[in-house]
Amino acid sequence: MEKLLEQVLQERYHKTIREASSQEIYTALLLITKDKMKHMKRNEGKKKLYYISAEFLIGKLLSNNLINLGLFEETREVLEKNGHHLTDIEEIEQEPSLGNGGLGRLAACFLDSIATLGLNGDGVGLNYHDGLFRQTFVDHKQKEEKNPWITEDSWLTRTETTFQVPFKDFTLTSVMYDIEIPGYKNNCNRLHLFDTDTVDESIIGDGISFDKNDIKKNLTLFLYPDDSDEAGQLLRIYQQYFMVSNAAQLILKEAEDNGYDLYRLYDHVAIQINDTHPTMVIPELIRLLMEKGFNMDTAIDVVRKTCAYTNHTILAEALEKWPVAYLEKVVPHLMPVIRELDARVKKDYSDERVAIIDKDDRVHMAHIDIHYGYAVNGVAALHTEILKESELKPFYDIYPEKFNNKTNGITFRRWLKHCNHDLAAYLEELIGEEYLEDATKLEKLLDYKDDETVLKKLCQIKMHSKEELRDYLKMTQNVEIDPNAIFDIQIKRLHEYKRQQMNALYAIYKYKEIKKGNLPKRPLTMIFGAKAAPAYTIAKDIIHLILCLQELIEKDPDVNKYMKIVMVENYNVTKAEKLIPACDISEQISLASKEASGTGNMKFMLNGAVTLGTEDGANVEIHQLVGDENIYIFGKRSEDVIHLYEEETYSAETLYQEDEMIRELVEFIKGEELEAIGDMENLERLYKEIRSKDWFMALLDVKEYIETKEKMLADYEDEAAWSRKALVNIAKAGYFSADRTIAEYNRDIWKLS
Ligand code: GLS
Repeated sequence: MEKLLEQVLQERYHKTIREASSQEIYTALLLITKDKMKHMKRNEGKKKLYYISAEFLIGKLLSNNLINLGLFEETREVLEKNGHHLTDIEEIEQEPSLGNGGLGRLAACFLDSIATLGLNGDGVGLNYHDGLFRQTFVDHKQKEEKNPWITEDSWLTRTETTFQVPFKDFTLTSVMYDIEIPGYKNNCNRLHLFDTDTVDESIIGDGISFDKNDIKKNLTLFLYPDDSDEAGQLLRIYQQYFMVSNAAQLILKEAEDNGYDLYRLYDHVAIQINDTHPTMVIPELIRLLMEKGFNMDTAIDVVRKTCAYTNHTILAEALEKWPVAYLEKVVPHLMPVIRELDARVKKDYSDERVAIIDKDDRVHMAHIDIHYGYAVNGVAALHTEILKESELKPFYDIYPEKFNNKTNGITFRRWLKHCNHDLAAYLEELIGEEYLEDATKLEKLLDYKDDETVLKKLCQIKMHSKEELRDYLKMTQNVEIDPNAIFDIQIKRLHEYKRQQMNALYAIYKYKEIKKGNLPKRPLTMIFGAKAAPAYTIAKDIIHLILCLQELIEKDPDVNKYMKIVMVENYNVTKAEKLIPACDISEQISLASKEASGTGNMKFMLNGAVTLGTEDGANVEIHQLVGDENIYIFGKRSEDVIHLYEEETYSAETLYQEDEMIRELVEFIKGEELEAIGDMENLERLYKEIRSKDWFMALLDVKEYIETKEKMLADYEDEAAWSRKALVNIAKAGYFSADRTIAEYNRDIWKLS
C-alpha cells in the first residue's frame, strides 16, 4: 500500500504522503481501492440474485472496503508512520444518504454478506443526488436541507448500460452507475444505481423544496420526497417504476446475454423485493415477457417462481396502496397486467381482504407480492408470527408454504471491527479473528465471564470509547459530555411507535426528582439522534420537546451536574458508528408488536451495551439468548397490545386522570418551565396528542419503564456485574450476524449455488 499511495500522490499532486492533505490522501486511497476492486474476481454461478430496494444506506465506504480487501491495518500503519490518522481521512468522505433507517441499512449489510459468502448477487436501486435531507436544529426545531453527496471522485462508476423507461407522457433514458461491493476476503459484487441525465439539482429552492411536477428534472433528486399531496405520490410512483423497469430490463438483458432460456428464468434468477417499493417489478416483468412473445399464463407462472418478498413492518402507513387513477396517470401500460392479476385473485378468492384492487380502487402492493411471489418473509421471529396470525392471516391461510422467518442481522466487519477498533483488537487477542467469518465463535468469550482482568479491560475499552465520543461531540456540536456519566442512547428514526416521547417523559421525571433533592449517585447523559419525516408533524413536535428539555436542563444549575440531554444533529451511519461503541444503555422501547425487528439493538449488544427494551421485534430473541440477568425487559406484551387495538379499549385520558404521577409528567409538556423556552403551538399539540390519543400507548408503559430504568442505573454501580452483562451480550451477538441471515435466505429462498 505504501508504494502505491506514494506513487498516486506523486502523480496527481506531486506530494509525499507526509506532505499531502487529508483530502488528497482520501482521493488517492479511493482511486487505489476502486482500481483494485475493478480488477477483482466477480462472484459467479448459474443463478443470480437481484436485491431490489429503494434504499441502500451504505455509509462511508473507504474503511469498510479496506477491511474487506484486507488492507485496513496496513493502511492505518502507513498513515500513522507518515503523520496522518485514518480517522481524519475518513472525515473527508461524504456519507451517501441513500437510505432512511433500518430497512436501508439492512440492505447494505446484506450486500456485504452476500459478497462475503461468495454468492452471485447484486443490488439494484436509485442514485438519489441529495438522498435523505440533512437535518439541522434552529430554534429547537428540525430544519431540512439538501444533502448532496456525489463528489467529483466518488465510489460511483458510470457504466455504458442504459435503458428506455416508458411513462405515459414521455420516455426517459436511464444511466446505470455501479458501486463495487467487495466481500470480506472474497470476490466483488455490485450495487447498480439507476439515474437519468435530465435530473437538475438547480431546481431545488429553499430547504428541500422543488417543483414536484417536473419529473424529468426531479426524478432522482431525493429519497422519499414528501408524499402528503397528490404530486408527491405521483413522483414516488415515477421513482418506483423507473427503478423496477430498469431492474427488469437489466435482468432480462443479462439472462439473454448468458443465453438462458427465459421460460426457465427462475433457474437463473431470484428477485428479492425489499418491502413494497419495488413491487411493480412483477407486472413490469410480465409485460416485458409478453412483449417477447410469452402468453399471460406463462409469463405469470415464470415471474411467480422468480420473485420473493420481504415484509418489514405492520404499520398500515407503510403498506403502500396506490390509487388506480394515479397509476393510470404514470404507467397506464401496467394497468392491464395489474387488472388481470386482480381478476385472477378475485376469481379464486371472494375474501375482500386479499384483493389486489379494493372497492375504493386502490392497488395493494403487498397483495401483489404475496399472490404473485413464491416466498414471503418477516424479519424477526415475533414479527413473522404476527404476520401469520394477524396482519396477513388471510394470506397465510391460503399460502402457508410461502411464509418464513429471516431474523435480521448486521455485518460485524462494519459494526465491530471498523467502528470499535479497540474492542475488536481485544477480542482478537482473546479468541482470535475467526468470529469475523463465523460469528458464533464469539461465544468463546463466555470462558472469560468470571475473569476479573477481562471484565476490567472491557470497562476500560468502554471508557475509552466514551472519551472518543466526548471529543467528537465537542468537535462537531460543541457540547461537553462527561465520560463518567452513564450513557443512555436512543438513536433511530423518529416515530411515535418507537416512543422517543416516552423517553422524554422519563427525562421529565428525572428532572423533577433532582429538583426535589433526590440526587442520583452518578450523572446520566441521555443521548438522542433521530430525523423526523418532513411532513410528520407530531414527530417534529417530539424533537422540539427533546430540544427544549435539553436547554432547560443545561441552564438549571441544580440539575445540570446530574443529568444532561444531547440531541445529535443529522443522525446518520457515521454518527451511529461513533455513538454505539460508547453506549451503556441501549434504548429499544417500541410499543410491543410495532418494531418488526430493529437492527440498532443488535449493534449495541455487539458493542457491549445492555438493552432496556420491550418484548418487541428482535429484542425477544436477544432476551432468549442472553437470559433475564443480562437484559432489562418491561412493558405490555404484544398479544396484550394487539388485543387492546382490537377491542379499542385503550384510553390515555383515563390513565392521565387516574394516575397522579402520569398526570404530572404529561402536564409538564405545556407547563411554565418549557413555555419559557419553546413554542407553545408545538408543545400544546403534542400534549393533546399524548393525553387524548397516545396511539402508541406511551402512557401504558411509562411507569414500568421508569422503574426499570431506575433499577438499571442502580445496577450499573456494581462494575463487575455490569461488565459481565456486557460480556454476555457480546458473546451472544453472533446469532445476529448478517452472514447467518443471508445463509438462511439462500438456503430457503434464493437457492444460489
Ligand atoms: C423497518 C422496521 O421498522 C425495522 O424494525 C426493521 O429492523 C427494518 C429492517 O427489517 O425494517 N421497516 C421499515 O419500513 N423501516 C425499517 O427500518
